[in-house]
Amino acid sequence: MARLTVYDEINFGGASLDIDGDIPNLGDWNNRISSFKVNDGSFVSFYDKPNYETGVGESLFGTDHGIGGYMKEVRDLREFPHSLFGNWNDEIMSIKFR
Ligand SMILES: [Ca+2]
Repeated sequence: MARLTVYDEINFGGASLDIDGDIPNLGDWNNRISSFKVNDGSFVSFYDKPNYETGVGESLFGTDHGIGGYMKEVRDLREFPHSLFGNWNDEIMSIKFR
């Protein structure tokens, strides 16, 4: 089983992509991820720009940003704001394991 599985739609729906390591540029999957599951307990950081960068004024999102700590999955990235007016749905462009 892959370390991380990401999904095009919320609720782990639509196309999925299995990920086993850092990805500096998601390519065809840029700005598509709407939900994810971490399968091995890894801490994972998600970035809204390629090469593990974030836009000005925007915060990093990760598996340790849940209320009360670690999240092994997120069913709907719309629930996580990443700037004044946006959220993390369809915003991820690079992924790093820690
Ligand atoms: Ca999507």
